[in-house]
Amino acid sequence: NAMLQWQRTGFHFQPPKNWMNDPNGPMWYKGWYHLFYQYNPDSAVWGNIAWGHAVSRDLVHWDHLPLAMVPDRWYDHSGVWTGSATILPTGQIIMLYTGSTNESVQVQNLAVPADPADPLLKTWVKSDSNPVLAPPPGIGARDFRDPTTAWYDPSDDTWRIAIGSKDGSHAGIVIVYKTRDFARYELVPGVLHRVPGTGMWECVDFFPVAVEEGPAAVEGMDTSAAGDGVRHVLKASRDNDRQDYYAIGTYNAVTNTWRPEDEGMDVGIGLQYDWGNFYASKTFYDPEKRRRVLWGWIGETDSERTDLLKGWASLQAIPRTVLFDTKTKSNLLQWPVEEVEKLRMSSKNFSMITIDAGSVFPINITGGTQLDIEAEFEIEKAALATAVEADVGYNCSTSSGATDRGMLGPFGLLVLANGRLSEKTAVYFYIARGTDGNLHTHFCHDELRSSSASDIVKRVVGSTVPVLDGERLSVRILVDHSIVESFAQGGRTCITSRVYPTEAIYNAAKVFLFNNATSASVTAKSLTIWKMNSTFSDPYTTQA
Ligand code: DQQ
Repeated sequence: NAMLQWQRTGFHFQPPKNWMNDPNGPMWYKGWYHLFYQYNPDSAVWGNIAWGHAVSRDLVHWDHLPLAMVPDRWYDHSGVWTGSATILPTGQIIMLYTGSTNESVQVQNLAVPADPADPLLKTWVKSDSNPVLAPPPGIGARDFRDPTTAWYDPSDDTWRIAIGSKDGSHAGIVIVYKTRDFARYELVPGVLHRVPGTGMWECVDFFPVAVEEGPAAVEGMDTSAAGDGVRHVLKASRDNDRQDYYAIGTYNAVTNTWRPEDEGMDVGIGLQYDWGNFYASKTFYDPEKRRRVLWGWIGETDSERTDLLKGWASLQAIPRTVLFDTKTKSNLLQWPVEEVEKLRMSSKNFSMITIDAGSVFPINITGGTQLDIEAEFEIEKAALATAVEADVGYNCSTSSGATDRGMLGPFGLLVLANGRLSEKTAVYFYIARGTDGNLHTHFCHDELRSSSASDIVKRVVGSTVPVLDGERLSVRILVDHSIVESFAQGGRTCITSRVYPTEAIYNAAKVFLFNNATSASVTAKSLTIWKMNSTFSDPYTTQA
């Protein structure tokens, strides 16, 4: 359906056609970044899951390669599901993935490149030892999936992997195995972690971060790094609410336990990588640029019927570097990989734009369909002091979004907006007093008026964002046809939305500033908007 092709993105990763979901086995090898992904070769809905494969020199320009693995064995007959890569110190690549068997039992399998000398790693060999792991006693046959990248344990010279599951009382759990050869495994007693009430944990990720200020804190850490000044991030994708939750804590390899720094913000009940549409994510360590990079699957929020009409479904989020926030010490920082900035073309700069309470300010750009935006805001200081009663208990997701009028918010930007503002996606801040009596800054996306089309899930999503004394409010927004990805305060809080405007497309897509606060003016201290280049041609247009 050509009518809907404008929804395809210009600089996000997506296969030429059909269904995609989780990122799999990301790695850097012999000069190439590899991305594998859950893929249905036959249709735009989930099913027949195989591994798609693409390679890139820079994480933004991709070449599509033939399928890396297809469901051709009894142990992955119902799908070659999610898995992770480990590169051993010898340079050998280990790929572990979940197979859903001919009886839909979840087992773990091993695959290795047929020719390690081929930097494109086009052909994969499934091990004769497969399946290498079956569900252990007490674990459901369909609750045992998505092995992590392995980390090395010097205490007994083994490699360890984690696998997500749930126990009999609906707690999310992580179990750990050790191995020397990746064919034979031993279950490590106990569970690495368990959180009641959080259900099945998919796509667990487990990696170290440097928490002391200094050179290590501005680089990422290899998955096996340990020692002083290291904490571990545990991430789980909650099957029951389709959100990716993380917490920062302390790993003890000897007792096989991980404990969150803050029990009240545990995995599955506290922080999320992203408060919008972002799931089944996975990190890898990039030795070339010494950074940890996060991939996440962005699904559609339109109907399956529309996806079938379009002939494709899902994107991958722009890869993000991940670091510990040494300033707040409470969260990670996620930021689009620096290579994205190579796509910036012409820019427009604005400064000191004051937006009066209750007003909208048009920005003079056209064709705002592929953009990178950076903005810094300051709210009138006097208003902050007087707003004693400001909206106690505000919450993005239960609010009515950008049309609300509070004392100190909402204010921010409208993107993918048409001229008469009947369609717009609002990216905004909202300052409100918490039940603790202090002012808190909320960061939200309002999708409610993003499209005049029906049969689309439209929500208000977001969370609070830490703002330290003396900091301005800042946001970076990537706009790409049908996706809006926002990073507040350097990436402390992130939100991704899929939106499907019908009028605010191509040249008609505009940007506005807005301030719906009742008692404060807001100044955009700086605003820079870049037009973004495309990274690959639209296969539908080039075929036509
Ligand atoms: N997707 C895969 C599973 C994983 C789920 C199947 C998460 O391995 O648990 O396509 O989206």
